[in-house]
Amino acid sequence: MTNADVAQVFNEIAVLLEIKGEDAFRVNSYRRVARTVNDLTVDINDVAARGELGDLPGVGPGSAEKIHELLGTGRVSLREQLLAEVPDSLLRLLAVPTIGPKRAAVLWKECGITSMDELKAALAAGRLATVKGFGPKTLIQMERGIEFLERSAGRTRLGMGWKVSTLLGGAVLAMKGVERAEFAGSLRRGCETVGDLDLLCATEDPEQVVRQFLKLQHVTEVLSATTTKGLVIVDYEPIGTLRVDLRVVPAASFGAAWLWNTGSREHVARLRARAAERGWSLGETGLTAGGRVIASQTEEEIYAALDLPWIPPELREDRGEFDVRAVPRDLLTLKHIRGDLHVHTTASDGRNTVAEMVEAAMGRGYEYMCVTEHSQSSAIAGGLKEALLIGHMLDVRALAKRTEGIRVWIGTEVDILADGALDYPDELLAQLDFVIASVHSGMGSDSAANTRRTLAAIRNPYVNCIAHPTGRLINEREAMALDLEAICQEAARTGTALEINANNFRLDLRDEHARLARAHHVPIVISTDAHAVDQFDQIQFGVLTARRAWLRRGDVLNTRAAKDIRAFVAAKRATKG
Ligand code: DGT
Ligand code: CA
Ligand code: CA
Ligand code: ZN
Repeated sequence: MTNADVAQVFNEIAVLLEIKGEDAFRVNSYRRVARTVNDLTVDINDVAARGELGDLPGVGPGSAEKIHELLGTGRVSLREQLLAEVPDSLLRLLAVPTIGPKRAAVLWKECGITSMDELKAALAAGRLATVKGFGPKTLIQMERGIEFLERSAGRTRLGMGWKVSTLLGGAVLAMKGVERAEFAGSLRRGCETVGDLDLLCATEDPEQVVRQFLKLQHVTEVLSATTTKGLVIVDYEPIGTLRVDLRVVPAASFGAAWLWNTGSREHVARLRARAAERGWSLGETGLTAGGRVIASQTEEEIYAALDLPWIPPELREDRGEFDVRAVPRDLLTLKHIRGDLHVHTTASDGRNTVAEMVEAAMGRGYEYMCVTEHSQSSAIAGGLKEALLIGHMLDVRALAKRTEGIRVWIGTEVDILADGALDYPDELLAQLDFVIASVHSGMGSDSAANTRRTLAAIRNPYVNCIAHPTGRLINEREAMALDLEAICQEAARTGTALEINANNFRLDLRDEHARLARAHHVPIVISTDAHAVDQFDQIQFGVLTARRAWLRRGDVLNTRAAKDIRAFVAAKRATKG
């Protein structure tokens, strides 16, 4: 049972209790446990085996006992009891916009509806029109919500959300009367996936702006609209389809609306508590004292009134960001990145030549770039046999010599084989400038075996970085089971970097893992793994992830000068023997 499995069971218990009408305190305590377990960077099974579940934040003796029960037997009796009372098909209805636990309870208890099919039939027959709390608008939204759900299951990768937001933001800024447009929500916080896009507009004439917005070319459906809000579906073929939540506000309270709609809910709840301590109240329109506005125009003013510095959105997760002294002052930014150390070309499975990739890297102002093709075992990815790598090395070095303005290095992305051995001999690796190693096959479910394999690679004196350490693909493949604690310790001890693979399908290490690495003083490399010139842009998602992990400039190896990277490689090689 993985951490994610355990978290899901606890979330489910929370929802079931809520449907039953249990009190919010009890419901939230299970949500809290789910979140804690989900964010863990160690295997929950190990924590349980050591008898340390009770040390986890929000996990009391009762929850610890339930986790033990779950890990030991695969089930929790409380959940079984709840499912004996509440039909589990009801849980699926919660994915429909407008249906929360409360409405789900009404559907079930008052209408006898427990499944999506029954709900659809009831909607089609108009049977819900007389139910209290289900107005005509809600019913229309519900119907459209179901259609949308059936077309696009689940959450959208940050990269896709980013592309759509850029296009949509441009169109909105071009509309008449719009003074300012910004995105809020999970997108602004740099979360790895987004549920919907939250768009905020400042204008003196909200009605007119909403009207223009609903008519934008890419808006394919209007789920709901008022004079200041619009909830729509946009379709940017071939990028994809997304729900967009528009709010139109006056410029005078833009900061308050931006803060509120950026969230996270937990972060804003803390701010509201801080306001309450001062006898004030914080809402969507401003920070107020008995109706008098204290601050509303900018986020900075609101934070300042609450005796806080402005907190970057990526940190707004209630993960300690209110401890002003703990928040790094030199948080990493995109500008700090000085080169890319993980790049593929047509020599293996890339789409552009070395020269084209070098030109693109120079265009970004990079000081160095390392070419890292796949190794021989990755045959499908065009991995190079030893002789071919040697030829490629000579080619790249010749090109490097001819090239001014950027250092071009030759490395490899060498496969870590099943037994932890590397796919090239040390004598060959020793000739390269920078070596990254990664697992591409045989990612089993055995955490101990996976960990042993990675640790062996870390201990090789020629391996400088472990690429995409957990191998996950967002929305497609789970992270492999791994003892990250052990991996971080060994990486720090041996002077080996761990990668934040910036590709928006990977983001691996993810935020919480990178935060663990930082705690262990592991050097981090943020790389794009670019297979084409347009993929260097992905670096921004790696930087967002690093910021969510609170990484400082100094934590990231490729913010340093070329000579420092060489010194980093040399230092590990010097430990050999
Ligand atoms: P998502 O869309 O699931 O990726 O996550 P968010 O964080 O973008 O959540 P979303 O779109 O539901 O709402 C955007 C932000 O607006 C959220 O982070 C906090 C705020 N917000 C929305 N609804 C509520 C609410 O009912 N109460 C409070 N306190 N804040 C809310
Ligand atoms: Ca959102
Ligand atoms: Ca939203
Ligand atoms: Zn790669």
